[in-house]
Amino acid sequence: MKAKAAILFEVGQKLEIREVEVEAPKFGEVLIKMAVGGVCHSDLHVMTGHLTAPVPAILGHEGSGVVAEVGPGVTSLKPGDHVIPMWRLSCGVCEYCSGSRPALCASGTQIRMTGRLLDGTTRFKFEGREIKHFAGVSSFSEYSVIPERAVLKIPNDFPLDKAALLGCGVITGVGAVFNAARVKPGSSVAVFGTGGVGVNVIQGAAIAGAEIIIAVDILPSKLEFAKRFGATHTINAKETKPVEAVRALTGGRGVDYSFEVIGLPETIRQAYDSLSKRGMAVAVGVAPMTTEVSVPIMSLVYEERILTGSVYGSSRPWIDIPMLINLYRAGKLKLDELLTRQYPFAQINEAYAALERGEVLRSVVTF
Ligand code: PAD
Ligand code: ZN
Repeated sequence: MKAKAAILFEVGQKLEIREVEVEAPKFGEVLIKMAVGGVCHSDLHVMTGHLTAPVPAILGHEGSGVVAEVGPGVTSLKPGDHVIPMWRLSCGVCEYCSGSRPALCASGTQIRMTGRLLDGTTRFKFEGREIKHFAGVSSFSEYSVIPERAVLKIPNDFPLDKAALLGCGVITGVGAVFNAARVKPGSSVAVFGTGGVGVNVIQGAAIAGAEIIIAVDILPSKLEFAKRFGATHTINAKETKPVEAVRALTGGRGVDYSFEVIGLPETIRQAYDSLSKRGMAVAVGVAPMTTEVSVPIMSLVYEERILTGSVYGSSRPWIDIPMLINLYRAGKLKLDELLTRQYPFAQINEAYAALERGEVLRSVVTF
């Protein structure tokens, strides 16, 4: 079948909307009619080359849609089911899947690094040429073929625009708090970068019962959003030295947990430097792939500080996404406030330009 899709032909270029050929789902695969695609900074990192991915590819890793067709052997889904694609495929049986870290499963890495599905081929073609999948999702296409194990069924009465946000921004941010850091009630937290993912770290920390939640950003508009998501204090890192400001707000002690949600070595270091003894810094932002960060060994050893990372919210999506849906329905998880703008699919480059300018918190494109 034919479908309109946003293709990145080469790094440094804009996305081009073209009509692609989408093959029918093969064994264990599902054809999804996309309803909504989420505009996350990780796709922008691919466009600029900070994050490498095989091209030409159809980008988009956050989204929601409806099952249009199932391939042979598919048992858990049927046409008409509302679903969220998961951008990390997991096999379900390896040591990482069994150990509550399915995002570390090798099958997801294989799809991400090759841009092809598990049988080593793609389901997209443009003018006879192979087009790659991005993270096994490619939500910037009217139709996409995704492995069954990377498709999560959600209640059919849950709004699809809000659902899309759960698939990356929300699960990544809230998951980093619940699963990676395991933030304790009464603790102190600093969040560096309060964009679409960072505000979800903030609301996750608020739900977890953190007492002090310090938002650090360089845009006053983002700091205003941060307050709405539960930040108790804000620091504009353009006006104040952020590490000193975090220490001042915690009586010189530093915070129990810090999160870096930008993707810069300098701010990862700032997150580490803001910690108290035994504090934990979690790097969520994706820095250019070859960059490194260094930390003083003295504080690492004599203060028992921890520096770690979190991919895909260190989540178990089958448990965490239903939990997030319940939290939203209970009025505890803010999704309406997160979805600040919607664009028609044709304006996808404008949506990314607005993200780059810092104008939106989270936007989506609708098909
Ligand atoms: P975003 O553009 O919405 O937010 C980034 C925020 O950082 C903005 O509010 C900026 O103003 C702010 N910022 C930029 N520079 C600085 C600075 N020097 N000091 C303080 N604040 C600053 O992006 P996003 O929220 O969609 O994504 C954030 C990062 O998270 C990005 O690197 C993305 O690739 C990464 C990500 N990681 C995962 C994962 O699994 N680890 C998943 C999804 C996204
Ligand atoms: Zn993302």
